[in-house]
Amino acid sequence: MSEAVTTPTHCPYCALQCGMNLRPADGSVEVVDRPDFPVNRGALCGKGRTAPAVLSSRVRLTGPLVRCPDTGALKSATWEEALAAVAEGLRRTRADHGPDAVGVFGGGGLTNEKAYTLGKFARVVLATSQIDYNGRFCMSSAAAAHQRAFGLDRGLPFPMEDIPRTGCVILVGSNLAETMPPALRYLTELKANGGKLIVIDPRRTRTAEQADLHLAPRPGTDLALALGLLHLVVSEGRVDEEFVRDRTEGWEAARAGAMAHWPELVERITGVPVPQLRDAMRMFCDAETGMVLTARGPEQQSKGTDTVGAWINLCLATGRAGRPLSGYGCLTGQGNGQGGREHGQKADQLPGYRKLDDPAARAHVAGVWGVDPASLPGPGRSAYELLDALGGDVKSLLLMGSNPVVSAPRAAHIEGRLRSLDFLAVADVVLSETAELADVVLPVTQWAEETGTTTNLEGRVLLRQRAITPPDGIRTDLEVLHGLARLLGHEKGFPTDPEEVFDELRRASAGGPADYSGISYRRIREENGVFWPCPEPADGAAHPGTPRLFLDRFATPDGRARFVPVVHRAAAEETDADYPVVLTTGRVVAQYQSGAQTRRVAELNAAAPGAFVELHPRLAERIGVGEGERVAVVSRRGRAVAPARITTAIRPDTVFMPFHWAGEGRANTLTNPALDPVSRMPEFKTCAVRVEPASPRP
Ligand SMILES: Nc1nc2c(c(=O)[nH]1)N[C@H]1C(S)=C(S)[C@@H](COP(=O)(O)OP(=O)(O)OC[C@H]3O[C@@H](n4cnc5c(=O)[nH]c(N)nc54)[C@H](O)[C@@H]3O)O[C@H]1N2
Ligand SMILES: Nc1nc2c(c(=O)[nH]1)N[C@H]1C(S)=C(S)[C@@H](COP(=O)(O)OP(=O)(O)OC[C@H]3O[C@@H](n4cnc5c(=O)[nH]c(N)nc54)[C@H](O)[C@@H]3O)O[C@H]1N2
Ligand code: SF4
Ligand SMILES: [Mo]
Repeated sequence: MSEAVTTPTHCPYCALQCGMNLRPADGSVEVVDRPDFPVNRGALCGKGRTAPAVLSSRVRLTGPLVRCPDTGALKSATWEEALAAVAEGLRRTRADHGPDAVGVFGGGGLTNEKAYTLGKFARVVLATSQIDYNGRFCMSSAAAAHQRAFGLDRGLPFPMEDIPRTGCVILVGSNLAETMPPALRYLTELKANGGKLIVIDPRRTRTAEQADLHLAPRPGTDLALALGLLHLVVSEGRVDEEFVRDRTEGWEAARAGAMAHWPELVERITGVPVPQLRDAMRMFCDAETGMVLTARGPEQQSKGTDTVGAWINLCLATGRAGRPLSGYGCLTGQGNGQGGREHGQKADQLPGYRKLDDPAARAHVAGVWGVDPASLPGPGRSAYELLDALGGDVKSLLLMGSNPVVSAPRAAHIEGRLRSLDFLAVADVVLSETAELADVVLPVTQWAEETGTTTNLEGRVLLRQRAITPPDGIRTDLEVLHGLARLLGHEKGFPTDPEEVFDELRRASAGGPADYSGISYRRIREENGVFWPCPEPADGAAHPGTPRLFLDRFATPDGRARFVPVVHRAAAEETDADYPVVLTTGRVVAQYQSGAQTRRVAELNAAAPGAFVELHPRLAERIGVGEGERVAVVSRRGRAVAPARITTAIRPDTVFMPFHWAGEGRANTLTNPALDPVSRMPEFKTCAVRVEPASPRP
């Protein structure tokens, strides 16, 4: 009965976490407007609107699957059989090769409760250090740069509602018109208020079309671009000396780095003409307030951390940080991209954004978990390094919430690594390309069928609420982990009630950088979300949460932000005679990530049916392909084929492929797994390729 009413909740996909209401309809749910949630005010993109289609039994997994030893095919099994097979697979590896031979791979789409429980399961039940997650492919460079400069990593240090009220926004490598469509409104309002928008993207995207100024650098050169702008800030006397003196450290070294990047050199590296650089610098400095927002364009590079650092340096030198309506922010990506990196599924981390190698953090979390701090393993490998080690010293893998066969760099190699495992278990909602390789597939509930919290790009902790009863034969991720923990000898410590998990997470996070201890499900419901940090106050009065960070001090020990001295360096793979073209990759509006969910929705497939190669008419003419003809893109790692989409909106030296598809159009067959030395982020946004007509189909 109670389930017949409308349930306020949030979209299952991206980090905007648009609010929506769900109403039960025909055994499923329908999406109804929810105008009261401030971030999207009722607006949804096509993915959010059609999300209920994935609840259908026609596209989802309907029961556990276990690989039959005789035929090699996946066959239906009971939950008891499936969980026993997983427990046995993991136990055998551990007995034969030790705890670090068992790996765990999580996802930034998992709720806080799931991410927390998965991290605890790895450290306490499996005692393995080998856990990481797909957020490493997403947010890690910005996170590392945030930590270095501000002492704290939260995507945006202010709510989205501040964006239209600033003077100038520089949007670097974000195509939010396609990746967060309802957020485009904030840029439209910015311009209506007289603010300026600068977009930096090698393609004239739908987002760039909105800009007052669009700079189109060669992929992989954002570091030089940011340094060049800082050079101009200095040479034209636009440094905010007072801010630099009172609120920062390290300016001299950062300044010296910038002064080595004079505008003509930057033009040569980036392809952006000096007058455009000067226009951008002046537009930014002429406004009284300003923001720099980055997304995956500058971050998914083997120098992503330094690149984001250079953009932060620009904000600090001009006093555009730590002040109202100004600052640097990163637009996080996955539904729980923010919370997913705070509560312990990352290789080096404990809940509350604590460090796994910090003795005090270990003692605190071990206390909450009721284990000996010495029993907690140390930091493990990063995502790509973990996937690359599969079949080597990591022999078994439990994977929850990711589809690396499509989304990992150098994907053909990673697919081979997955195939070489002794044992692979995958928990998913659909039979993804990665689940197809598993020994056991565990079907789990979806957003509308379960409750849990996510933390959106603003650091606002939100509550997704169960609106319908899941189908028989489907369990929640928390039930899966509970069942496995029991079979592996842990009767207690892995509750299945999300609110109970959240209460434990609150205690585990208390006193950490991402402190959730003052947040409760009740408060989230009443306040439409609560911004962390939100400690539990000693005197009993509720802490209001922290929508805006750094206004009085940065989160460093002395309260000052840190300039980071950086200089430009080349991409890991530069073009040459054999591979003369730059490949960059990204997204289209109608598909989400590896496409595991959205490729199962008819309306979205009609809008975006398959991979394509975007290329400039000049390049198309040179290689002799026409619109819609099949082109082969070849890198040192493999070959992909997809139809040509010819447009002047891209640089002539660059081709673009979206990465949402498997098979011959898989962009990640081509990408370079060169890693950023600090964040371990792979270089998805630039590698060297050859482009040629594909031979006609046989
Ligand atoms: N429709 C849709 N929306 C999504 C997602 C999705 O898969 N589909 N995924 C979500 C997730 S997890 C994420 S992380 C976000 C990502 O959101 P975005 O970062 O906006 O998405 P991308 O398309 O990966 O990259 C953005 C832009 O970077 C540009 N770019 C490429 N190389 C470079 C470069 O070297 N420098 C610069 N400055 N720009 C470059 C591309 O041309 C592209 O337009 O989107 C979220 N929202
Ligand atoms: N070339 C290239 N590659 C990229 C990128 C790029 O820009 N270019 N971007 C990278 C980025 S930013 C990201 S975030 C990654 C994402 O890449 P993936 O990690 O592959 O992301 P998804 O497709 O969202 O995979 C999530 C999987 O988990 C399932 N799932 C969804 N919700 C749940 C749940 O609650 N529980 C469980 N158990 N399963 C669930 C889905 O069905 C799906 O199979 O891709 C990266 N790969
Ligand atoms: S913008 Fe993101 S959160 Fe909003 S409806 Fe679309 S996919 Fe969902
Ligand atoms: Mo992402």
